[in-house]
Amino acid sequence: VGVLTTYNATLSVSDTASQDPAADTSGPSLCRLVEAEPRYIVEVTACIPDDHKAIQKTVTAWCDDLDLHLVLTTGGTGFGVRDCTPEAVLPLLDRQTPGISHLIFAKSIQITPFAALSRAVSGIRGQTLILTFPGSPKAVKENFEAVAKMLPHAIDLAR
Ligand code: MTE
Ligand code: CU1
Repeated sequence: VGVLTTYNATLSVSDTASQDPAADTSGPSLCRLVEAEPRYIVEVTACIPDDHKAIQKTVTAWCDDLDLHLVLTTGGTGFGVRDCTPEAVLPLLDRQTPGISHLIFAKSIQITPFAALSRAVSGIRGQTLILTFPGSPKAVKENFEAVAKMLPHAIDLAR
């Protein structure tokens, strides 16, 4: 039995927050949630605009160069004209993980019907598990809690 230490990263995708980092509330709350669990260390964070290329560049670098165990994004999953996180992340995935997306939706929809407005995706690139969360501290907390129990096992399996 070993101690599992996982390294992860969080990425905030928001036009508003990228112009004023103090306006990024879901990024920092996601970091706090993740780091409240001893097995996780947040290695890197970033706050970027709702820009297809910027999202792909950051996520690709974190998976391919940093080889992180887990990449969590928050924001840009909704119906807004600028929301493009799912479209940016999807082509980067070697394999999708619909069960994880399902789990998040199933739990979230029990809390609020507004959960149906997230187009979140999840999957694996190389050995990195990528999950896209909506862009509010409330949604981030509910999404993380939905997956927290099985996440370490999922990360282990993807290695
Ligand atoms: N999921 C959970 N669990 N809790 C929430 O409060 N908010 C929803 C949804 N998913 C919510 C949620 C709302 S109101 C929106 S608009 C979408 O996520 C998309 O959010 P985003 O565009 O910030 O990514
Ligand atoms: Cu909303």
